[in-house]
Amino acid sequence: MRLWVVDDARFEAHLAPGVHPECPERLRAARAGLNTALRGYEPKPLPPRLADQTELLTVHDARYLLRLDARLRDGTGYLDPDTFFSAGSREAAWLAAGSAAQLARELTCEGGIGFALLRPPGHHAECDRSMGFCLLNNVAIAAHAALGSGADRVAVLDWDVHHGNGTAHAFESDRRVLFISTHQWPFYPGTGAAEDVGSGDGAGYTCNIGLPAGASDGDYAHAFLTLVLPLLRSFRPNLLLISAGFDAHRADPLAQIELQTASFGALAGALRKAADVPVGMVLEGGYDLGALEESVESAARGLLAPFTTPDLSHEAPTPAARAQIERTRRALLPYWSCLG
Ligand code: SP5
Ligand code: ZN
Repeated sequence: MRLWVVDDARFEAHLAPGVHPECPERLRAARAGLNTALRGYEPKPLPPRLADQTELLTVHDARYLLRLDARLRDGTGYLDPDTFFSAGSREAAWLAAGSAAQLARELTCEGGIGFALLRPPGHHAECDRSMGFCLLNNVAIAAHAALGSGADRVAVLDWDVHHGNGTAHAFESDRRVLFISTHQWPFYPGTGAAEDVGSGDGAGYTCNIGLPAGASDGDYAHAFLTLVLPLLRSFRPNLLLISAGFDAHRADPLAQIELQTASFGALAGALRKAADVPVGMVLEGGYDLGALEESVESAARGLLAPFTTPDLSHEAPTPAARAQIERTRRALLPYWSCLG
């Protein structure tokens, strides 16, 4: 099986003016975790490249790209209250989007599994603005690249603890892309309610699973078993992209979800078994360096060896999480007989 890895030292040159959780050490931690999981395998390194304008325009509008490009020449500062930039940010952001797109193209054309280690992250970036540490929406650009390379259907599973508002909006009315998100809710960025199921032609192709603070392994297992895995089996994507933040880990300083390290492996393994298609993991958040390293290792092992990976948790879901998951199921039931 082909095993792709895209990574670059230039992702470390995107720097905040001061202390910031979205720091270059994150990438080094993720890399260490991936390298541990990859021992004994022979990954194919995929050369990182800048996204081209055509790829960027599948998600972002031309005026935003011009404005961003101009602003990134200013040295160092903030694009919005959360999202910093530095001298290396233009290259890092364009490389992140291009690398995610290239990974999606390889997976679509050649198959296998792949990992994109990159920053800045992408899933909060909207068509016309930066947001939440994100400049360009890497995973949305990658999903479009897959569609442009022959995929008819792409699934994006976003397990970052924050709702991927940018990705959700990019595909809100597009039934070629099934967007599924698990996230703490209510929480930043505020979007991602269960009743948001997409609109127009895309109605039913957005699945928002908002979980209460304190939600844990058994709650995610229940969400996967009752919603995520049946939807993926019914949708039958040509490619699955995981918008892989690791900030739902219990040690993460930015959120209050309580996943243990091993759950990332169990979730990844379950996805791989359910989808049985090429899978690419694209890094999003994750702000405790130790947890990030361990969780990337766990998730990578889950993708690499799904049949020897620990199962989803057998813990019972809590009543509050179960109620939220049921809200999502009810919202999507009109569109999916598999949820009946
Ligand atoms: C990729 C990712 O995990 N991004 C997480 C962004 C979380 N940002 C939290 C921001 C909290 C509220 N900020 C208000 C800005 C000050 N007005
Ligand atoms: Zn996040």
